[in-house]
Amino acid sequence: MIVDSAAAFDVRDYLRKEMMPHFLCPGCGHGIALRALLWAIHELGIDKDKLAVVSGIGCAGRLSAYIDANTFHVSHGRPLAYATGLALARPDLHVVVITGDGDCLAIGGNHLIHACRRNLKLTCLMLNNEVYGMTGGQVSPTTSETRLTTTTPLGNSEPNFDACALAAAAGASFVGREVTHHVPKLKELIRSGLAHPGFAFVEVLSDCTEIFGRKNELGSSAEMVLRQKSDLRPSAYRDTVDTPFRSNDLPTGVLTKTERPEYGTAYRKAAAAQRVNTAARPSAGANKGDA
Ligand SMILES: Cc1ncc(C[n+]2csc(CCOP(=O)(O)OP(=O)(O)O)c2C)c(N)n1
Ligand code: SF4
Repeated sequence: MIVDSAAAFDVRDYLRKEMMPHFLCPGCGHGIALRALLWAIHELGIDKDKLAVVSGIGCAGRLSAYIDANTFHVSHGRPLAYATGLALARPDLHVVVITGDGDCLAIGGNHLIHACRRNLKLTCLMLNNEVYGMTGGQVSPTTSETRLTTTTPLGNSEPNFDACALAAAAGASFVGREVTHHVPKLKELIRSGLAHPGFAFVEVLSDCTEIFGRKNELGSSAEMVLRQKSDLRPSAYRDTVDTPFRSNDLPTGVLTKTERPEYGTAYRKAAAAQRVNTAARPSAGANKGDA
């Protein structure tokens, strides 16, 4: 069903009301990201029957259950693998993956680099809250150094991944990052990713208020979102904030956009050529018993 994209965006048009109340903690950044995604889908006029959302396990992964579309809640770390099969078999669908930093970069890291390399048309929305939220707050590949988690009680001493740099290095043709603090900008970035004719990797700097925030004494949910202006994040706010940036501050916006052959198109072309060659062979179509 297509919701009239000229009408004002109402998030309730895209949610499964029977799934309410949702399970997110108050102030969780993942809810803001979900709203931005649905807003972008609305503006692009994507038919809900033609939208397929695949997600892994985690608080981020749980989001697909709330979307009123074709949704697949699959095994931990594997949403890109499922989405790859789906997008290849059904090029008429808009395939979106929602994944967490643990789901996408730890157990699912291998799938991510190959999805970037392959350039199949799908959008991967990675919600980075620097922690394994759902399982109680273990360290993740994006946890900043010195941060406290349940598995780094003395502070994390592993260097963290720059997920966008990783995706770009692996060949992703669209890479972007945004904070949840600025919802219209986040919506615009996701919209550009959805419209991109290849693999789009969008990192959302989200917040796990309840577990990561509490453990690191980062204040209330609102304070955590405001901190995105001055803490880990934001080239977007570089000119507007006088607080010094931490050394690992990350650029935001569209970071990579290149044109490369789309894998699904190339694959279908090769398969069609193979069918023509097979049909042209003299023995083609003969029954085994004819020989
Ligand atoms: C194969 C497998 N290993 C481990 C788990 C346990 N597990 C569930 S969610 C999760 C981490 C989720 O973290 P992340 O992807 O960052 O999402 P968040 O909850 O922070 O949004 C883990 C380790 C699992 N369900 N399956
Ligand atoms: S545990 Fe963290 S990531 Fe999960 S819903 Fe609560 S605030 Fe969000």
